[in-house]
Amino acid sequence: MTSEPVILVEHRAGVRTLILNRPDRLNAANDALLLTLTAELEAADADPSVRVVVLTGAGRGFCAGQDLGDVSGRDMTFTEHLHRTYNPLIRTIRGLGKPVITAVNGVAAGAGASLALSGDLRLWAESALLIEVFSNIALVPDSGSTWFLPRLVGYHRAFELMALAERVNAEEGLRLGLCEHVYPDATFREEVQAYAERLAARPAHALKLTKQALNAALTSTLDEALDREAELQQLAGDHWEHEEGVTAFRQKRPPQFVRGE
Ligand code: T3D
Repeated sequence: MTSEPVILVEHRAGVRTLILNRPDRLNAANDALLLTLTAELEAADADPSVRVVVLTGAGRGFCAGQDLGDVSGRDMTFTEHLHRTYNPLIRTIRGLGKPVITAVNGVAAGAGASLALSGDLRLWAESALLIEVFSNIALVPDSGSTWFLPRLVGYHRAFELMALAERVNAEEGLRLGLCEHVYPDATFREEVQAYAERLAARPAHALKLTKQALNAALTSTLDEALDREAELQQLAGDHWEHEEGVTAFRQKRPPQFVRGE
């Protein structure tokens, strides 16, 4: 008997799309899904033909968080489970040397909400919903929600969203800065692909360094950020992308940052 893969992989025009594929459970995460997703992200990082990664969900949900059917009788503590599954996944996304877009096609709840917030860019469909649902089952927000959310909305709004498990729809998500853009459900996949291809045409090496600098700056002083910028700027300036950008500017043509790599 063949079972459906928990992660579907598509690749077009430098964009690797990883699709959580347990639609009858709103893509609630079991261990197979979490470990496969992390492995696919690592593979995308190592593959030079991948310039941008998109994470999205099959069916009407993005990810309903931990599969609650898998918790009882589990031979692992919560701490061990988080260290083995969710934490490596979130660390891999934040540390990936390529932009990750979380394309939130529907409900993102619990660790699914954390996953939705973990992208470098967050695109939502009109029917997207974000719910810090943890308190409904008397758990603490995990998988990075306590780090991402207060940085986006401040401590008090974050606490309210977590304590009351309020539903944030796309209009409110955009207003709160939980996503960059909202697209109609009917054209969501096409809009996400077009956006990702626009990003894929940008200078990949410079964006990798930019992501590195921004992530480090979130937890460092201005002095440290200035020193880091000076170091990373040298790496950027020594790269062919920089020469191409300057040459294209002088020649009054668009820069060509995609080469056979
Ligand atoms: O290490 C650790 O384990 C700790 C880590 C914790 C991380 C977490 O993520 S804790 C939070 C876990 N998630 C939840 O508590 C969410 C539970 N789900 C819901 O609250 C609702 O399903 C939603 C608000 C997400 C969506 O509601 P709705 O009305 O649109 O859909 P539904 O009818 O509730 O769900 C559709 C189906 O998906 C349904 O199955 P059925 O009845 O058609 O056979 C439902 O049981 C299933 N489903 C939804 N979420 C989960 C799930 N099945 C297993 N686990 C889920 N999380």
